[in-house]
Amino acid sequence: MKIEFSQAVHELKNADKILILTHINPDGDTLGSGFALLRALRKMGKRVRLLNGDKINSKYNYLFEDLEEDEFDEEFIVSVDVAERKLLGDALSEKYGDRVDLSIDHHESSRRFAKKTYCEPHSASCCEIIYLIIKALGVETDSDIASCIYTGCSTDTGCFKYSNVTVRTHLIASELIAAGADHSRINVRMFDTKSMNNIMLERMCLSSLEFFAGGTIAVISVTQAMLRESGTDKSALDAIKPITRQIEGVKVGVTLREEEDGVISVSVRTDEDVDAAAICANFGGGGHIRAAGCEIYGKSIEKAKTEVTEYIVTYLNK
Ligand SMILES: [Mn+2]
Repeated sequence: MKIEFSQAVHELKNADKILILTHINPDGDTLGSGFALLRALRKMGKRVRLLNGDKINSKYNYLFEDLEEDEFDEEFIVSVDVAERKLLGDALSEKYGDRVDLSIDHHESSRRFAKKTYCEPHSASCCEIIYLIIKALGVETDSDIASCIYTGCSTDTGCFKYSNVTVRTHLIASELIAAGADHSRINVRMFDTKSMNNIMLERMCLSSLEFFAGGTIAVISVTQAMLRESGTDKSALDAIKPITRQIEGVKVGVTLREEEDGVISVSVRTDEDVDAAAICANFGGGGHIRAAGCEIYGKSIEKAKTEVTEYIVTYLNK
């Protein structure tokens, strides 16, 4: 069921023993949203814990390092930035997938798997919504909460560069800086810092780069061997995906990644003329207009590449 903002606030106000769920391949928005909400609800005296179905990249450690763990049987489950049940990951989806009380999200493709969903598709990040909820709950935004929220505001907008940025994004960011968000350090850490392993992976990814349709489609292919050789894991792909879109003339950037089980996960980034979510919908996926994803089963990375690029060529010619 779709609910209004005030109802979402009301649900959280009345809840206790709250479990917060975040999405797999955790990014700054789901983690920033989750840990900001956890901090705010704990400040209200509630018991709260958070789970993620994946390994969290150490660059996000500052979001939760100071927090104490808690164990209890949850009475209320809220998911943040999770567009559909399977994005909880297999284990969490199986255990909690049909028990989520409230989903707070900003994906156009949000599937409403929870009992109640509050979704603002025009919000640049889920963190923007969480910030407004925290304010409405009457909790003061301290510097730790501000840094969590700022992280999602910045990472989901490519450091405030994407077209999803609104006046509200900047107004909220300014309030967060006033509240003590460590904005400069966060942005350097998120956007200007790469480990040597990540650079090794980047070098391999650039060698795999191919162009199609007269240079309007750029494709990077990442194999399991490349992740192994560079000593990275799939979380390193966050820094790889934007590369294709930085190339002049490219309308559609595609990053294909071979998963451990052979599934090919596809990330599509587009410029303002092309709908990435529509392209991915053809393969059963979804996401945002400029950034979306899908999975291709039972095909080699080469086969998947051919299939995806051929479809994009047809799509662009429509
Ligand atoms: Mn998000």
